[in-house]
Amino acid sequence: MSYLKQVDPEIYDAIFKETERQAFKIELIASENFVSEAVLEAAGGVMTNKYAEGYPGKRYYGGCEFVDIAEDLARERAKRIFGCDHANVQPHAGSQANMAVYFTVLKPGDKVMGLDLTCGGHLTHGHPINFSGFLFEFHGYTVDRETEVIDYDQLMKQAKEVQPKLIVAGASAYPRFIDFEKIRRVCDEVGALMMVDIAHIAGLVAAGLHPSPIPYADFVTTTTHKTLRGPRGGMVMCKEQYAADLDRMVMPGIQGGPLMHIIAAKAVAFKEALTDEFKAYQKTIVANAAKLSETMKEKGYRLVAGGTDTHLFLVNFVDVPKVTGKKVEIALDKAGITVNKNTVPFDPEKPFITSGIRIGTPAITTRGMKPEDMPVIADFIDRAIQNRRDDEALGKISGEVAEFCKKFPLYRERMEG
Ligand code: DSN
Repeated sequence: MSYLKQVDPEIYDAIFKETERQAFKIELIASENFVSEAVLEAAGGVMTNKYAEGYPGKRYYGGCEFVDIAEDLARERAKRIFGCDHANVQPHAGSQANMAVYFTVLKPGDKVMGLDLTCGGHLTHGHPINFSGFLFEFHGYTVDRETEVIDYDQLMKQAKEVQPKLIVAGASAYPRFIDFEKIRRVCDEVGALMMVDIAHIAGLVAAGLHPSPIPYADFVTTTTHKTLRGPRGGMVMCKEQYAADLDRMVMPGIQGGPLMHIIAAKAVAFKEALTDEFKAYQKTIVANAAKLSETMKEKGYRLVAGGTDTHLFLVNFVDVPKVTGKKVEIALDKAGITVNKNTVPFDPEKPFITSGIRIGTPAITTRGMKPEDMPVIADFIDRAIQNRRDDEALGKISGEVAEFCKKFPLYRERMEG
């Protein structure tokens, strides 16, 4: 019996339709994933009722003995996954995780460097419309125009000129490995602190498939819901020397009561991330991205930085007359394929139009798709782009996509209502 169906049929219906959408469309948004039923159960559990300002063993409220167990497990498991000195699992999201680091080590007006948004960076890495850009003097570094990979020599030169207090590494739309050792060298040269935002690649780092920033960075932030496949949320890891200041900045500095149901769900996801099965899953994410990107390239599409080392790649339409990321996103949506439009390096279009799309394989890999399934998906994408002005053709593809998805069931019991 569904309580929700009885109490609020409108929300029940919206959630049911969202479950169907997830099950019958091909989810290629690089930052999304499908959590396990165990994670969903914890996230939907009674710990949502509990206030627990403070940290395990040192709370401002009584009755925290069981939420303490959840938070201790989450912190310990995070430390085991990443091999870090300290983990704070309370940030509600990646944005708060990044804010916590900035507020721990910076003063308003301090100079910071971060990867430019059009080159794959994130809003919270200093974009002028974000708190990071309002409060700090951010200087964006870029990729090389030819190779479209980070130009580390230029970064060194720019850092010497800017003399930043902090350099932020990490990205939301960058398909190649990031060389954290080189960025550490830049930081040491100019006396800057180093923060790495691994929100996108956290699962790959956990599985040893992307070099880890932990040995190099003073702070590492992440979200927990992308490749890491946990509930929506954030986390900060740091060296022991910053732990007390960071914890104070997360609470009471920025946040009030932690979301204990989400922290419990983070603990569950972290337990899953410590298994061999999770490592195999991450390998398949990368193999799927490699195969899908190669197939797209064979079909004549131009990829940013020529391909991928990770879970995502970007298709660049900058040279294709009258095609924009926005138009392609809409056409693919009508064909049952979900992606997001995305700026490409030095994009002449605005972020709401863009000249590219970003494609990621974490979600389709969770539902069991393998490299041999990638040519089928590449064909759907290619046909949808070719037929982008033909709603009938897009509708036909969408039917084929739904049939294809049935081979990879998702949330089967929920689909039965
Ligand atoms: N919105 C996330 C992404 O799609 O990468 C970043 O915050």
